[in-house]
Amino acid sequence: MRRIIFATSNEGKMKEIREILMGMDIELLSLKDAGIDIDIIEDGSSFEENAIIKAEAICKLTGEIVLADDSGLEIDYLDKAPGIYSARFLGENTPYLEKNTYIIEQLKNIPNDKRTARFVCTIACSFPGQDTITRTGIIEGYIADKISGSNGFGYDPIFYVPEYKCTTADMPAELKNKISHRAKALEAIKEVLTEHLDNR
Ligand code: ITT
Repeated sequence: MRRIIFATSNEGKMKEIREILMGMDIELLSLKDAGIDIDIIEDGSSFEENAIIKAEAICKLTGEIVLADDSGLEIDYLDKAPGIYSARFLGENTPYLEKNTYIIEQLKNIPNDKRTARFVCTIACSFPGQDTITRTGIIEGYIADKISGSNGFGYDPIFYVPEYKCTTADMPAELKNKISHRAKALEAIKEVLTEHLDNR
């Protein structure tokens, strides 16, 4: 079974990634599982650049196939903030209840058509000695007018998906993992990986 490292320290992401990639003939290790504890400086100017930085750093370090996820929430009314700064928004260690409450407050009394937002996820796949490949997934929605739901992580309790009339934190994990930005990016990366592993 082929070992693949997923270069993330975010446990919420890792849980979803494992659920979405379940059934593939791979041994998927988080950074923690692989015994890697390094701080990668994410100084790219896009989700794609940051995903490549993370995947290539760990691929160089280990010589293994490495995947990395860079993702975030773009809110149109806030000029696409927090965007690539989603994890660092209002401080890396600030509880999400505080971050989410702040965003709801910023959008107070703003009409629905101006509350548009999207989750974006770019996954980079780095093979030793080869070019890194990326795939991006997006889910469109709105900023809810109140916090709702306790599933998922991060900004899920304020991200409202009109098709399902609830936030991504109200959804069962199985549903979020079918329709999310991360699900879409990972489905596309699955094809890249399958092709690569078949051609070896
Ligand atoms: P790694 O770099 O270790 O993977 P991180 O949390 O720092 O972890 P990012 O820089 O990609 O990762 O920031 C992603 C942030 O975007 C994440 O911390 C959440 O705040 C937000 N986010 C991304 N996907 C999300 C999702 O599915 N649901 C809720 N929030 C999400």
